[in-house]
Amino acid sequence: MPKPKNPTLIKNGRIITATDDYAADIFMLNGVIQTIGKNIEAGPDTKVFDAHGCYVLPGGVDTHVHLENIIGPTITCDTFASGTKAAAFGGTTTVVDFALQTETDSPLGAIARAQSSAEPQVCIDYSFHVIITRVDQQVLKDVRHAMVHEGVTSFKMFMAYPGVMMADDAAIFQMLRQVGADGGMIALHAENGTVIDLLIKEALEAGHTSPRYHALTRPAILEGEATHRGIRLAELANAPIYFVHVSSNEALKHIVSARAEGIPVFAETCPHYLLFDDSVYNSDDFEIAKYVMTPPLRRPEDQKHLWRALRYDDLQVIATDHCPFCMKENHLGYRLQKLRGKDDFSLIPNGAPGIETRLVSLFDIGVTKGNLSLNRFVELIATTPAKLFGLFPKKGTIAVGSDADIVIFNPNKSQTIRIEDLHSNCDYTLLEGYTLQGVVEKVFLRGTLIVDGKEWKGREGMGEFVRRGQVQAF
Ligand code: DUC
Ligand code: ZN
Ligand code: ZN
Repeated sequence: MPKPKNPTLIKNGRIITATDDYAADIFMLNGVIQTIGKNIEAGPDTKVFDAHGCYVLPGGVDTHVHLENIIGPTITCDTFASGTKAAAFGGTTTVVDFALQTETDSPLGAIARAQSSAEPQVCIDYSFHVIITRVDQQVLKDVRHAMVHEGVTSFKMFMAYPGVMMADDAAIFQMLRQVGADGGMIALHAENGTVIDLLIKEALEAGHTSPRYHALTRPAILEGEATHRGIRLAELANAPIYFVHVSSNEALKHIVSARAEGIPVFAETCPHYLLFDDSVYNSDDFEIAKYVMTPPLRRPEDQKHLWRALRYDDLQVIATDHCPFCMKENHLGYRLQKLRGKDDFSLIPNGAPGIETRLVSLFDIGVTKGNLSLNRFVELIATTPAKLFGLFPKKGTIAVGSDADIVIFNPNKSQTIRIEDLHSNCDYTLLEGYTLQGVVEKVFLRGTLIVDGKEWKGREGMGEFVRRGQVQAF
């Protein structure tokens, strides 16, 4: 019999899951949770950690990140190594990134390419959604193969970026129909791409080149229109659908009414839509390129609707859409980043960082400000993303038999966010100087301590690819 590996005991913590809140010890062995109980005795080889005064949370599951993603002529500035290390310091132990199907290759080629880059570098567990840009019979076959044989059960499609990533409605419908029938999920970027491109062209022709026009040319009504269209396509296809980065009530209202009709519509929002609003765009300073993400930030009024939806389950996930590009050209050797759009807002790569600050920022504005209960917080950042993307119950909860991915979170300490303390390659954080309540004290990945305060104990390449199952949400 092989010797049991890595016996580890977390004592005296307050365990918080999506449904429970109780004081108990957790014994972890061979990378999984072996026992949960009162006054568990430590054996002679057992490492013991005291979580007195802290919450013991399931490791965060971030189902929307972009590491080493090639976007147009540039690349997101976090590698699989830097991005997953940053995620770990922020209390996230599983990420789902993207594998991009190019003009010529198949979804399987996209997965293989992303895998070969990720495997030697990742510090936490991971998977990919495949971005499907082109659909034909072979692609549909390969999608089925990816689901059955590779454990890749979700696919992202874009209703925006014509000529680059956009798929037409028929392609989206075909994917919804097949992937839905096979138990998987289509994640949709819902914005009306062709009208947005017209608005961008008109703005540039009128001489409007500053970053504020990024927001003005992507109005919420076009997010709403595409969301409505996506819902109707899913309804016709009899398939579940997941909307990424919902930012506005224009989109949300369609999601709310579809769910009330019983259509299996799911959606995420991102911390930046809750933390910041469109007032940041009232400037012609290029600094506001930091906030050039898609969709753009919306009105304070929209934030009220997002909070309501998060509380009452019309939004089920908070993911980061961590899509980092540096403000300084050539930072760590990264080129063609935000400054690419200095004289033309449409060339600013769309995206902002956030992978390390998700838990703490949401704990602060969500839990401590009374917008979310502790259980709901865990549900939004770990449990439901794991369920929707076929990772549960291996990931997303604290239960006997689940992976021992655990965060010891101290709600009594606060921290002031500074870029120099973060682990991303990005040269800015939107939260610079913000003092937030709550600190990630320790992080365990499959029973191994990888973050101990400010100390890194993990290792590149220790993350495992997780073969995912079917959607489990209804
Ligand atoms: N959509 C994303 O999900 N991320 C970055 C840019 C975009 O358009
Ligand atoms: Zn998107
Ligand atoms: Zn994204």
